[in-house]
Amino acid sequence: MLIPGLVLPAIALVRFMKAVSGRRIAVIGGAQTGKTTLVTYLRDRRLPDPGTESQPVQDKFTLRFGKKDVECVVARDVPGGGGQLVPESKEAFTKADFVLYLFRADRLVAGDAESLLQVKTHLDTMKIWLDGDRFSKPRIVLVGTHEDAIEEHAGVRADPRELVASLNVIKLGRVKLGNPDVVVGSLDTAKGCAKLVQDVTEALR
Ligand SMILES: Nc1nc2c(ncn2[C@@H]2O[C@H](COP(=O)(O)OP(=O)(O)OP(=O)(O)O)[C@@H](O)[C@H]2O)c(=O)[nH]1
Ligand SMILES: [Mg+2]
Repeated sequence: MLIPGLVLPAIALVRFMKAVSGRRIAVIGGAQTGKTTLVTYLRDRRLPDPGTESQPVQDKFTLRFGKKDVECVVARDVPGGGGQLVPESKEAFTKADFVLYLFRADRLVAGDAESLLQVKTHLDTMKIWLDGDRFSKPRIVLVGTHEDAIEEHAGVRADPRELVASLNVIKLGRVKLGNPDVVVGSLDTAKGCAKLVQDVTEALR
């Protein structure tokens, strides 16, 4: 008998790994946006254990799919740097086939000025990198996390993806970056992670 709760995650991860097999992925984003949670889920098929840092996710690691490696690099912004990405982010970005840019969807939707500015700075920075003289451009996906923390407005829960995609910072950023897909989800449960991975995989096709 199939157990739906287990099948979705397994299928989502297999499809993701197929889509990125033999390629390089960069996971980039501001502090506390869910980078470690997402890559732990991709690597271990589970959420990080709260408190136990026995096997912390390295900034660079390799996933195996079949006989092919998938190289992952995780990069964040400069602590206290007002949204400046660390130099390693540029290296990760320019070497990647796929870039997952993580941001707090809930904070953007709530109109948090600091988050809006930070995301604008990040998207502008990636635009500058894209314009640099490189041969191949990575495929970018804008990944909004913390969907579960998006507040209802006047008792109405709008489609989170549409809500995020309608924000000026995202609209303008997408124009600059060649219209990358936007995915919005939650990484607070394994089910949420599986759904997000599924949506990201769709976006990579
Ligand atoms: N409710 C909720 N919590 C989330 C979500 N994504 C991540 N978290 C939590 O947010 C916190 C930060 O997540 P991390 O994965 O550590 O974020 P990070 O980007 O690696 O953070 P830094 O490495 O410190 O920059 C953790 O407590 C996660 O459990 C989400 O979608 N919803
Ligand atoms: Mg982290």
